[in-house]
Amino acid sequence: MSKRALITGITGQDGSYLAEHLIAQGYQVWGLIRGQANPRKLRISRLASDVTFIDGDLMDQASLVAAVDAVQPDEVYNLGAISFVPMSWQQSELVTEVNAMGVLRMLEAIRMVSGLDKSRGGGGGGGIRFYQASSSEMFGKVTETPQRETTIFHPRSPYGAAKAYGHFITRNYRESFGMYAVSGMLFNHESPRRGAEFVTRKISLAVAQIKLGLQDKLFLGNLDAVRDWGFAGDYVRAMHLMLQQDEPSDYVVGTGRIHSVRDAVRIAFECVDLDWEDYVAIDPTLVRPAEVETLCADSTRARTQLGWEPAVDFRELMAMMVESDLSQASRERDYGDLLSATSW
Ligand code: NAP
Ligand code: F7E
Repeated sequence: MSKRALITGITGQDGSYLAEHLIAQGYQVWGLIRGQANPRKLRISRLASDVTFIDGDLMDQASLVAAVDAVQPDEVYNLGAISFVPMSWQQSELVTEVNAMGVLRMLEAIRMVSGLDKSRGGGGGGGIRFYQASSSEMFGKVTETPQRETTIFHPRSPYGAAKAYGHFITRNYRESFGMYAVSGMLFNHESPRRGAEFVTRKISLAVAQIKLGLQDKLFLGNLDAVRDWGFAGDYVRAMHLMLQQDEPSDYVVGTGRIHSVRDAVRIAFECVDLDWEDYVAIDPTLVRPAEVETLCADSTRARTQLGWEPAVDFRELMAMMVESDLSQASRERDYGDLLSATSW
């Protein structure tokens, strides 16, 4: 019998790669889809035609209970979130509702469908295994470098604070009810499917447009910020592995290699033989009210216990993204409005 997986955030970057990965492993995959006529549903259908969609929203407890009950999954991957950090200062209450309370609602849905009694605990989660998409943003103003599973959290945004709640409530359900519930503490991961608002994709899209003479300048915020960037396709393998262990545990996932935003810009422009300093300008309004300056993962536990290794390095990642955006932008230039440079 093939395993059954339910993915929230199916229309996002990670949801698409995870769906492809699980289908390749022989899973039946359901994707939670929110809203009326969600325009991103079509993209997933094109990439992974075997995904079945089920309506639901992390803001709506009853819809999650109904989805878990209908799918009867072996594994639930909670990737749904408002994931753009700056938005969390603009709409902090909404981000907290989705990214923090949404985790609690999904855990409760699993508990209710599994018939777990809150007064007794230790029930084992009815066999449904749960993955929570935690984030390196929880480390924020870091207290040690590199960051590992035991590093103290100091979130620097409402996004990071909400993710910290999701992380702790997942651990709490594991400890209270014996659920197989784990968090992947993932560092930044990117791809040609990354949202256009995130810095790597903003850069690769701009490099493609500039190379083709369609754009003059790229405006960025803090060029000194340092991140541990990896490839999303590698990171979804780690999510799956975390749910296949004998014992549930949380894992840090990253490459252990760091680069600044300035490095990312330089490497991306080098891919098309241009000098970044001729095109990049600073827009102070893009600098964040409280910045996470440097993040670097210590993924020793994931490497030793899961046998996980990243396959794509940073230079290959930026080249992959620039090449994809260049070919998309060339087609858009040639075929006009028929295509969009940000579609995938
Ligand atoms: P993404 O591309 O922004 O996708 C976010 C997904 O969440 C979308 O499918 C979106 O669906 C869904 N969503 C938003 N609000 C929702 C709601 N109320 N109910 C249900 N679904 C909702 O994010 P990603 O890069 O794939 O990241 C996946 C997860 O990992 C997120 O939780 C993110 O916070 C976390 N994370 C990401 C990274 C990274 O570097 N990528 C690192 C650490 C952790 P719609 O199409 O309906 O908007
Ligand atoms: O910013 C700096 C910015 O928006 C990276 C999410 O997936 O990873 C992501 O969060 C850095 C920051 O990602 C611009 O200040 C400079 O220091 O690509 P980003 P993020 O905020 O690190 C974590 C792990 C998640 O969990 C999140 O969901 O780049 N930066 N100039 C800029 N960033 C953006 N977006 N745009 C700029 O113009």
